[in-house]
Amino acid sequence: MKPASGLATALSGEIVAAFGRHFLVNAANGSLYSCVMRGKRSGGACGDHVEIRPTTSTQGVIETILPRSTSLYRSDPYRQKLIAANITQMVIVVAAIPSFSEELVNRCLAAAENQHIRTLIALNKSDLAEPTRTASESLALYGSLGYPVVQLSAKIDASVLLPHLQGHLSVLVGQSGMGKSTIINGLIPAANRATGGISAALDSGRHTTTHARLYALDGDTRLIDSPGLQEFGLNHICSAELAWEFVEFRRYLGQCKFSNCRHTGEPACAIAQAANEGRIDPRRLAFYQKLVSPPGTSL
Ligand SMILES: Nc1nc2c(ncn2[C@@H]2O[C@H](COP(=O)(O)OP(=O)(O)O)[C@@H](O)[C@H]2O)c(=O)[nH]1
Ligand SMILES: [Mg+2]
Ligand SMILES: [Zn+2]
Repeated sequence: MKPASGLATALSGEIVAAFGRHFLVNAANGSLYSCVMRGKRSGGACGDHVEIRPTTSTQGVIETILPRSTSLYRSDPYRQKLIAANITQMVIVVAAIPSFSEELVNRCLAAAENQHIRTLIALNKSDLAEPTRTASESLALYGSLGYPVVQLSAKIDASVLLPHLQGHLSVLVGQSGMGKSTIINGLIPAANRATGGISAALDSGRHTTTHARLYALDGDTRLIDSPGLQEFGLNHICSAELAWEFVEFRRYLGQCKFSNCRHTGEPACAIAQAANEGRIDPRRLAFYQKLVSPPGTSL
């Protein structure tokens, strides 16, 4: 029997770019298809494995999103946004200039822990030697928690990251202006990502990257460049889970006087005691407390 017209064979593929409601899918036949989602199905993200039905040689419809091994979300009080799917590693890109937010680093680490995603901190712009030295001192805390911190100058040589990226689907996250797109260009010259100037007056980066894009370094090493994150809401992680995402808290959880302790000033709190005794860094406890008790809420 002849198939009904328009019903081409389904193809499997991977989302390699997400522009709001439009997606670029790299299909198993080696072609790229510009796709929309079937019906009102809500969003996919870079890294999603999908099944598409081509409508022309360059266009198609995403019929199915296959189950994800990891889903990296950020949220605000009203909605969740999927940043990337199926990633195995998050690379948090920071730099001394413009200055980076240590709170944002802590939020990224918690989001990655929540999805069991490995994390690497890339301290970029090491050619700016003196400010980089100070930044590296404040990042030593994270190295001591087991998160590798790698210094590089993407402008000079981004390849020092390669051994850490091998075999992973990594997503680069961080504020605008830290050098994520410069890293991608350094590793994959053909990517030709637009990079932005930074505004000295505002001590911030310009928002040059407008959509996420996945690039292959080789068959099993891939990288996603994402738009700058100025905020990383974690409303999708409940407060009990949040304490678990602070890796050095784990061994003390369950030892507080109150089984529902939020570690925000309750009596006989094992986390507070560990901080007092120097076994938990007070900066980490302060970041955790800020996350569970955002400004405007009482403890
Ligand atoms: N000095 C220095 N500047 C860099 C380095 N990497 C990136 N930049 C600059 O930082 C600015 C922001 O870079 P970009 O890649 O657009 O950052 P993104 O917003 O994180 O993607 C650009 O002006 C880059 O040229 C570096 O290693 N050293
Ligand atoms: Mg960028
Ligand atoms: Zn406690």
